[in-house]
Amino acid sequence: MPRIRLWLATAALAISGCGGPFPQSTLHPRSDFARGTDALFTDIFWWAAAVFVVVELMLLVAIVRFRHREGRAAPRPTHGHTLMEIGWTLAPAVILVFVAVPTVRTIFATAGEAPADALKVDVIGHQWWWEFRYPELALVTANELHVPLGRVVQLSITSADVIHSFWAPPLGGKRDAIPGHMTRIAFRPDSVGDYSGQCAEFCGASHANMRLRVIVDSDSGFGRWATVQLAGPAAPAPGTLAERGRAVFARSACIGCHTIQGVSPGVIGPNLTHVGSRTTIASGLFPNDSAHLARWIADAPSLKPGSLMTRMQPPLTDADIAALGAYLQSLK
Ligand code: HEC
Ligand SMILES: [Cu+2]
Repeated sequence: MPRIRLWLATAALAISGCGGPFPQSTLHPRSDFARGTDALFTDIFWWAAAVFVVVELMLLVAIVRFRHREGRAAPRPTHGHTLMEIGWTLAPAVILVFVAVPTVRTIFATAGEAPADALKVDVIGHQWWWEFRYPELALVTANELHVPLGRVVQLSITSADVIHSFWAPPLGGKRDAIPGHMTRIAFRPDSVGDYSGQCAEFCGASHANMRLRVIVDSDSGFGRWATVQLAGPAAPAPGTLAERGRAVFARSACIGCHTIQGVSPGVIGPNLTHVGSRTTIASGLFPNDSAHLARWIADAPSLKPGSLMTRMQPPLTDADIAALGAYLQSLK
């Protein structure tokens, strides 16, 4: 009885893994790249399934037919059967051709080549966040990559420190981000949506916290987003908490590490010019709300182990932190 219960509990635990949603599944492709790799996967899966079935069937036949039986002589082994030997050499070779040709074709198709009118984005991996630069739009953002529906996006990927890997499973990847080297990936998103991804190459303490989002906007939605991003940050209204926050920002260590257009030039951390327009902070770890901003500003490493945004010394007062939060949220 206890054993059955143990089995049931184990089965329940295993089955619980089958419940959705699956935000990072490669099996729900939303771009040509992802559809290509998904089709290849399905293709090879069926070849493997066929091989499995044939091999297991033959094994079962051998086990049942040739098993030892009381009073029966041992079955006679076969030696040097030319036809059989040709058969089991050729069959795997043919199957491997059917696996290799689509594989090589998919490798070339996903090599990162893109038409001239592709939207180009430079992706720079940092410990532990993502920088996205749109060279043609002169636009810089972090952790949330906006792209338009139906247009090819070409990412040129590199790293500022160690090796990372860009991976947005429904759209594309993985592609290594290697310091001093450029890798490419191109895909054409085919559904509007907010897709999650993450760094796929172990890169230190907060590797597992190095997430990203790709937001596929409608064409007009992307245009609106880009227009807002291109405008400088709105100056906070006089007398507001946000205006106080800007003053605190301008006299704190923040300016050494963060760029806010027209306010500070730092390049160690994410560009904060439009941080208020992002839905998350700290590479997708926390919602971008006042409570999380306050905790992050006071002591980032306590929320994200190893974070290179060190704890502020001397500590900021609660009033200063609240003002900073209001200011950052106003940077839409
Ligand atoms: C030593 C450099 C450094 C200083 C000083 C610093 N930051 Fe940061 N900041 C970073 C880094 C690096 C990150 C990215 C951390 C991560 O996500 O792992 C970051 C991330 C952030 C984020 C999240 C941005 C996003 O898009 O995810 C905010 C908000 C932020 N910092 C605000 C501030 C404020 C306000 C100050 C001043 C009180 C400040 N930072 C001081 C380096 C710094
Ligand atoms: Cu990484």
